[in-house]
Amino acid sequence: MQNHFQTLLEQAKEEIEAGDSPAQLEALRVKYLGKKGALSQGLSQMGKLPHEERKKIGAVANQVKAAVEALLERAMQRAEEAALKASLKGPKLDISLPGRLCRQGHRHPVSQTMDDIVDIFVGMGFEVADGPEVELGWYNFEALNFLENHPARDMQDSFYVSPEGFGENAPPMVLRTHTSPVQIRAMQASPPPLRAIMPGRVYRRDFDITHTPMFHQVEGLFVDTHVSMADLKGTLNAFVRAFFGESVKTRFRASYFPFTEPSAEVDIGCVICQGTGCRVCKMSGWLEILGAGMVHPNVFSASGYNPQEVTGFAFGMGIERTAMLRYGLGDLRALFENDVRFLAQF
Ligand code: 2NM
Repeated sequence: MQNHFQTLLEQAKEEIEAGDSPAQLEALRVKYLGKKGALSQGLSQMGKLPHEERKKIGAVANQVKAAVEALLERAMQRAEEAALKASLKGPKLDISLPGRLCRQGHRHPVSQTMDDIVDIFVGMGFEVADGPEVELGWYNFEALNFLENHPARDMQDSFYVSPEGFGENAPPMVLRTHTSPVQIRAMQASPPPLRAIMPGRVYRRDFDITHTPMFHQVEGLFVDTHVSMADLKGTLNAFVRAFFGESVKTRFRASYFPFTEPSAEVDIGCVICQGTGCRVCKMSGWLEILGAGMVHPNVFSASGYNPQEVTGFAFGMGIERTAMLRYGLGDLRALFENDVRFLAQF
């Protein structure tokens, strides 16, 4: 029996020394030390031996087990080192290759255009104000001198929302169709003088290549004693030069808005064809970019300002349209499709 274990050790030693891969060595570990391995099998025979003999053989078996374990451990280390060395001989990693570039994001072209417009007016001393997008009908229409049956108030032109829980007496509410209601709120909140711009989202029922149901506006308001149309022209000319370039021409055309009197539309010399006539300016040489005018006395009265004491000018522009002209876009809807291949160009 003692000889059996000695032979087992010699046989294991021979095989372990010949084994040169971690997988081979693992198989040998199972063969000799596993639950059904050679050593366990030898030990199971020992039950038949007399007590004294069993103690002696047991000690030998333990020594053999420890010796096989030690042999396996050393061999395993050797095999792992060899495997590592072999893998280092293989194809090398070229750390001089440039890495993969991570594409950097940027602000949306509408946000860039809006921020640039806001910066120019802030530079002229205007403050920035904002207000709710879901607005009381009164702020969006009545306070701005829209008559009872003005077409803009039609369900076909504006998005109405009915506040829940107010029943029959719910005040009419609308997704604001312009940022002017913020100007009414600004006048209610602080006495004149006032110089502020209101950038933000507005909503109208319109959808074609030059209209989306949600778009952005920047409106501005300047109220003080003795503000005149000359202030309006000077301020808007300064804006146009700062935004489109020093050499860009402007022209003021008489127009109509319910909330201003007199009212004007501001055109700039076409930035695409320099005034010679093209598809974008419809051969006129001019592009309309702003609406403006002197604040109507009724608007002051609705806002708590005294039209006998103050005058003011106001203006408004659509950001998407301005971005379209700035970047030469053909279809305004592309701005809201969120196709990164399109947006990454700006
Ligand atoms: C425009 C054109 C002209 C405007 C007027 C007012 C207010 F509240 F002061 F009456 N806010 N915005 C205005 C005037 C807006 O957008 C095309």
